[in-house]
Amino acid sequence: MSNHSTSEQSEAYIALGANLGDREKSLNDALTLLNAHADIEVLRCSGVYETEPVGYADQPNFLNMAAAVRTSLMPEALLNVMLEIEDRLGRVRTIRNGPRTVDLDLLWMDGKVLDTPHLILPHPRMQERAFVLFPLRDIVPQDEPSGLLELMTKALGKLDGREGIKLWTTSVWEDGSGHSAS
Ligand code: PH2
Ligand code: MG
Ligand code: MG
Repeated sequence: MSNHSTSEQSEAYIALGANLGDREKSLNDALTLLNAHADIEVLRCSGVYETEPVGYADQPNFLNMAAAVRTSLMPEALLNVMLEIEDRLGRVRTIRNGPRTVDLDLLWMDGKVLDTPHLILPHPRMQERAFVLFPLRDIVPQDEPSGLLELMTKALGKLDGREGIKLWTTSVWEDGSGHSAS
């Protein structure tokens, strides 16, 4: 265990997106690297959705998905691991909201509320983003204890529908099957 971790375990939800290069491989590699970290275990993965770009429109369609992880890391330490993985998978930051090989966004961590220069929790834009909420719906259990189900259900009720979002494949991460019972 590193010095950025505690003996306490949290459950965190991460949104993944990719719209450059081999999008499925980037998502798969990101999940593999997350799970390879000593203090992170990938618990559940959503289906993969192909989504039209939101915000900056002149870019390729995304593949988006969400994952639930168990971690002993503090929120900002988890975020740093996620940013390192983005860099390792070749992300180059040019246009804000523009194309990227892979984007990992920390959405929710046991209902923690945080507002620092590096990290805001819950993620401030998750409730407006169908490309986040649809994948999330696949993996948030009915008995989620920290209020995510309520927030997500309310946000989904305010969306116009699933325009611009279609299921691409049900799973992209081969290693995912062995973890559900552990
Ligand atoms: N990410 C953005 C901006 N726009 N659109 C889609 N469909 N999917 C994304 O992941 C996405 C986006 C900024 O991170
Ligand atoms: Mg993002
Ligand atoms: Mg991001």
